[in-house]
Amino acid sequence: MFYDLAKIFVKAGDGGDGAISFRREKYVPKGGPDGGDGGRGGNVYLRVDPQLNTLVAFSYQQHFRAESGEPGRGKNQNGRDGADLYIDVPPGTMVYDDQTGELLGDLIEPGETLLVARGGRGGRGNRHFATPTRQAPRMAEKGEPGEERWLRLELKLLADVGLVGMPNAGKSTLLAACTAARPKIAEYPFTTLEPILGVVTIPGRDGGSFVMADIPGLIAGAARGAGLGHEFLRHIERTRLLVHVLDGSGGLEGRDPLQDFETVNQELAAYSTELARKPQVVAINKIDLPEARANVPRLREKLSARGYAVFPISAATGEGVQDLLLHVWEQLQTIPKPSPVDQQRRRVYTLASQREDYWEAERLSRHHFVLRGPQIERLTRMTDFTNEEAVDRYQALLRKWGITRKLEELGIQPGDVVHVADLELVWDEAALEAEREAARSRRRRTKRERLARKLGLEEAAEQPGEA
Ligand SMILES: Nc1nc2c(ncn2[C@@H]2O[C@H](COP(=O)(O)OP(=O)(O)OP(=O)(O)O)[C@@H](O)[C@H]2O)c(=O)[nH]1
Ligand SMILES: [Mg+2]
Repeated sequence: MFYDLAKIFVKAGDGGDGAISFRREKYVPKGGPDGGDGGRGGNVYLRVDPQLNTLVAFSYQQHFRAESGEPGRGKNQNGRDGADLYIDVPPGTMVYDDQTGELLGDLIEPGETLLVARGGRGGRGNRHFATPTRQAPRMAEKGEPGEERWLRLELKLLADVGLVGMPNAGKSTLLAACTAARPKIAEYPFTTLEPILGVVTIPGRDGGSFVMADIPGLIAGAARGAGLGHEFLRHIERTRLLVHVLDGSGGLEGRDPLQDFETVNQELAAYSTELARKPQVVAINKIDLPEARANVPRLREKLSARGYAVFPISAATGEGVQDLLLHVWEQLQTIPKPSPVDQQRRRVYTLASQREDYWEAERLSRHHFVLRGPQIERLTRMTDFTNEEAVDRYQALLRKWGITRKLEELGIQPGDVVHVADLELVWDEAALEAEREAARSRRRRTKRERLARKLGLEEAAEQPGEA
């Protein structure tokens, strides 16, 4: 079984809660707030490990969680951040959000990483909430929950050259002849059951090399699932060139190699026009056998006339193999490497998630409203609604951001329900009125302070702090 598809669940660490604490010192009658902040939750990243070549690890483990941040403590001590979690994947792993189907990334370069779940922010401690009018805040933020989601991973091997052909044509024998790979070889069809990669080095070309992929053979009807079907063609989608291996002897059944050539090409075309359009080099194999050698002139003439470069080889004895590889290597120098899929879309995705302050409000039904947006959802998750001061601050921010006005325009009434980030908040006019009154009195007070400063009465602005 070749593991080239996987589904995993990732959960970033939650942010630690902020602390509510007050300084206590000998001989100091009233200490200020000194509650530290919670630590950030760890992020979850996928990371390319070039040693890997399958997704088999994910058949053993599907759930991944990064560490949560520690809560803040008194004396302004912040909680420790949760450690980030790195999940290693093979090069060529494409990453999709399983729910939306969105492509999140195409991981190729060794060491390349992709953020797949963002850790929650740590909640701020009460020292952040002190204001001239509220010197002893008894509120702190809760830590933000870490992101979580299901991912679909799809491996598309990264090879420069793909070997295609009928079963038994000698593809694996060729791979074994020119690379260190040791694929299984046998005199029956469908010996190869999964893709195998090998590195071909070109002598005298100063480190010249390319990666070649051997995949299971194709037969007529593969598009409809005959033989091993199309499944493995995914792995040569990203190659730049195909080597089409023909059994020059026509096999035990005495087939016509030209007919084999057509059959395989039809199956490639049935899979994708892109695959069918890839440049092909033809290797007429098994020329150590007399019946193959006899076929060479006719095959070469017919295929050259159609524009193919044709190389008679014997994968078994090595005859002609070097010429073939040299030609392939030279061709590769002229074909650009494909760029990772959808770099463009990936950029758009990150941009969209950066619009922090975007929000929208909608009336769902007579008594139900919904609020959406990164910042408002985060604020809601980080607010401790059992704490009166925290609720006051929440309402003040709704007003400041224009959300209260929008909801009023939409016709919200006391007792109606607002859905935000999995929470249901009951719209409470009394609390809002209290908040409005508090804001008015704050304005009156700052006015008074300004006036006092103008008159040089600095002391008059000072308010006794509560403890
Ligand atoms: N005489 C001769 N036999 C060969 C040559 N190349 C491969 N064979 C034989 O052909 C048979 C099939 O070879 P494989 O390399 O397994 O063929 P394949 O194309 O990988 O086949 P599948 O994996 O089934 O698609 C084996 O018995 C090989 O020994 C060759 O150049 N000359
Ligand atoms: Mg094989």
